[in-house]
Amino acid sequence: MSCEFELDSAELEPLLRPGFIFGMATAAYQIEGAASEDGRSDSVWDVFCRQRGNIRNGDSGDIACDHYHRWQQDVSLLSDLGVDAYRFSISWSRVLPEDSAGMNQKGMAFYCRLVDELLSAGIRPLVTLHHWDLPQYLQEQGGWTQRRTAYRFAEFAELVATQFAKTVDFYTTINEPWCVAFLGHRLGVHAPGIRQDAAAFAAAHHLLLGHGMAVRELRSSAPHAEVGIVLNGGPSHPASPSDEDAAAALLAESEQIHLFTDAVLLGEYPEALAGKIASCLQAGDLDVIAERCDYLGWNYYTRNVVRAAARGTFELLPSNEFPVTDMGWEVYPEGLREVLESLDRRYDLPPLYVTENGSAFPDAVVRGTVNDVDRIAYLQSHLRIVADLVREGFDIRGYICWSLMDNFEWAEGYSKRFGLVHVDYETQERIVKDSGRAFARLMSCKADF
Ligand code: GCO
Repeated sequence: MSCEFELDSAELEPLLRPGFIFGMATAAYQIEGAASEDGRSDSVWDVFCRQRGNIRNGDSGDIACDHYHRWQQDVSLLSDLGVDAYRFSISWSRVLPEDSAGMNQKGMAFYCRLVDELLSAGIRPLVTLHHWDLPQYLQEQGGWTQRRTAYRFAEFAELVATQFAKTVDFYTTINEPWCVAFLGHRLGVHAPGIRQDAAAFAAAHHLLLGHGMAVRELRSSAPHAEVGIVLNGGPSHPASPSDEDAAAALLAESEQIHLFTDAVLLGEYPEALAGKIASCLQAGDLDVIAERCDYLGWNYYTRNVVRAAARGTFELLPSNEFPVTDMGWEVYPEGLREVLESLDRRYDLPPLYVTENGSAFPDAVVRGTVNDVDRIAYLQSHLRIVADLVREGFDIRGYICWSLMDNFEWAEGYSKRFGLVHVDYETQERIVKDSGRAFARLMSCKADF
């Protein structure tokens, strides 16, 4: 069953056993559009996109994939593809568009319709509460650099969990807090565009605190739901055999991974970084952050190659020792194994889900089809690693591909296409790529095993 348009199901057999979940993911700001419809207010991303020079081609999520209007069609697409689950996020500023005001009924109604439609199609909704689109009114009060934002996030979590008490049984509190903290507050390449080291560490702590507080809210408002967090990262490899680069790689890994995993899984911060959090840390915070999770979601795309830089810092180098995707990211499936094995050595891990994995390539539509063989190869090689890990005894319960469809790729705008489904942004036509068909065929093999 292996030709270039197919994923080799024999090799992936451990993933075809009953109970393993296959899905596809999106995020609210990346697909919804309808940015000021039905009472939605600005998120930090709306504001960031309006500032010149932040986003390639001056793109924004104003229209995106127009999913806010096309959700029914998108659910049918998911259903035709045969996914078990759909991972999406809820826009906080659609549901709570004003500071200290009540729920926006119209905004919430959109998600209720979406969840109901998914359930009637037999698709399990995997709900992410925060995929980076903080309401702008909270940013104006300091956003994630402020403790109060964590409290506000817990209130939002409670509101959502109460609304979906009977319909949603899987929540992610926060998606990739590293990106929000470091891309958003140190490097300033993501919203809110701050460039300050102290702000990045303050944001990291308050995101984690918000996570822990939200877990507690979800436990009481949605006691039957699986609750967890989604973290990200690949292994950090030193750029040279020098001691300096080895130390730099360790530092990169502690910042990108251990800052978050130590806090959530051990209730402590890595020693080398604890000092940077100290001014925000209050008694009991780490107990809240380490509130038990039912699962850990991991997003994996590539590895980092790290070089020592001035004053004990590090820099990530572009590397093309392996073929690269359209993002310039190396295709390095072994990194998924390396990162999960190193987590397994360091912690007593809860069950795992691969909550994102995927690749951007410059796809071409030719006579109504997209023959994206590179993406099929990427999927096969990463799925093979997941299958091997399951064979070796890793408790990995699902694989969610990024992404259902091409969408707004943050600072890269619409220039990078990650979808299994192609989107024509002029007409909003969706075309299932060959990778989407291959993934669908793989999922349909489930029944045979
Ligand atoms: C992520 C992101 C996605 C990105 C994807 C590709 O969580 O990193 O969830 O929003 O689009 O990772 O960069």
